[in-house]
Amino acid sequence: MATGLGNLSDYKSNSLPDGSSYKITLVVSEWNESITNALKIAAIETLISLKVNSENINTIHVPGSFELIYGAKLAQEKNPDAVIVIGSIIQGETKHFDFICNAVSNGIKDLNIINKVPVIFCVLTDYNLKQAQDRSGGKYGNKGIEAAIAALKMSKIRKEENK
Ligand code: DLZ
Repeated sequence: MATGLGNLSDYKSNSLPDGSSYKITLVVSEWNESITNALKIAAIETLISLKVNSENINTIHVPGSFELIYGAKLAQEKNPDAVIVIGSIIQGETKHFDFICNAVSNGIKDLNIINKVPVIFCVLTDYNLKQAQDRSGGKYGNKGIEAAIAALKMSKIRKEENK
């Protein structure tokens, strides 16, 4: 996919929303924790660098990526400006990978359709651990950074539309 173009996590902060008025909730899966923790730290650091107050960043931990859907639904009910779901699904020897990937992406899509709070998808779906490491602070950057930026952009769009 687009990772062939290189590191997609580089950004210029002067072209991004000022985060000082926004509340963001992160829902983080504990499966493949070394990966999800790296994504979480990058997302939080990016939000803070874009002026989000650390007191306005809340984190909910859930057991696995499948539970990100329920965690995001709970987070939406508290009406933050945006929610970021963070997970790492790595293919094993069975079809479980496909079921979890499809369920999570469809579940989060549904929450975006049904509810007003935007949910940003920061779930890595990789064939092996190396691919996950490359995208959580390795040669392809860190998807946590991109998710944080998407969360602020969606918060701004929502505010401008008065939702
Ligand atoms: C069971 C399972 C497996 C095999 N693999 C992963 C994975 O790679 N990444 C992940 O986030 N979660 C995995 N899980 C756990 C499921 O997401 C879920 O937590 C359990 O099926 C319980 O509902």
